[in-house]
Amino acid sequence: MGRKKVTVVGAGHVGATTGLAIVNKGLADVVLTDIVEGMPQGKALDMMEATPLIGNDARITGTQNYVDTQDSDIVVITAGLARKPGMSRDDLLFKNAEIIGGVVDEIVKYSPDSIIIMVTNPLDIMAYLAYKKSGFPRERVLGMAGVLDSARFRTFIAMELGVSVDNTHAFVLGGHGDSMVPLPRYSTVAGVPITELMSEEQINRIVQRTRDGGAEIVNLLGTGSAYFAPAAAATQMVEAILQDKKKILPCAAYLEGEYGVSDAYVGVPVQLGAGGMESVFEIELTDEERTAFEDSVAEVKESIAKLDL
Ligand code: TXD
Repeated sequence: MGRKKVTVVGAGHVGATTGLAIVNKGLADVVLTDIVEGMPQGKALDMMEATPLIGNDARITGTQNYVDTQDSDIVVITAGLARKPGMSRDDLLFKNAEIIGGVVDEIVKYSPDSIIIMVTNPLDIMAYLAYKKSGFPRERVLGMAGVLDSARFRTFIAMELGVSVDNTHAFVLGGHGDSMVPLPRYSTVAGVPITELMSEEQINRIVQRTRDGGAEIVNLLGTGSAYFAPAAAATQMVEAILQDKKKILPCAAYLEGEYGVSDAYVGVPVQLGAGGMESVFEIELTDEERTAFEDSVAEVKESIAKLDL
């Protein structure tokens, strides 16, 4: 039967780092593809030459040709432009929509049974575009954002309380970016809600830092945006699917009435397994949380409307 196959489209910062993480964990053979001639080949060969040191036999190759991506189990899409300082996620919308449209056509042609994990921003909109363009069932088109946002939230909780990141759990809902809705009530340290462990001021500060997490890194880097944690987040989704873990992770998913939302991609907890999204995990929201969530959904829908699909 052989190893599973994961294609990563876009071999830039997030794409290459994701490819390496997948190989490091021995999850699958990886194909990196990019429009830049030679670049994915070069990065893949460099990573391949690390495999004797890493100690596993997963193969990683680079290509410009989608024929080489044929029959992938998962396709992670990171192709596109990254945000620059001062640039909003919406600025990226039209340029990246054009890129993603072309990429999705190739995926449908060569890997019609694959599961797509969208990473390119603006995330919820690009996931929606991929869903519509591919014609795949919603179970097989997901967006990565919540796993990253909740990892950031967890990092800040652990830093604030001086506890192991292992003991932290964080819950975020809604669109990726400024409208993200962290849920402190469901965010815990060793099972205890952080609302019992921190002052309101502390929680608000951490929530705000989480919301601004992407921008904080963009501003520090000067060029480009975060990629280590984003790649780790995409890899966790890949792992949950390939290992059929049935893991509940916050992902951008196409909703059909769940959480009172239809016809939009928005971040909610879903169960990931071999079939992709195996179910949407619904939880009760307080009025305040629901309002924040609905505001976030409205923002996503506004951007979706701009694409005129
Ligand atoms: O939480 C999240 N979802 C995100 C999203 C977290 C981090 C980064 N996020 C977004 O991912 C970011 O805003 C960008 O839209 C993507 C990729 O970010 P990255 O930092 O990896 O950008 P790079 O380094 O510029 O890499 C993009 C690559 C680059 O090598 C281009 O040559 C390539 O994409 N590219 C293409 N590859 C294949 N096919 C086409 N058409 C193409 N166009 C550009």
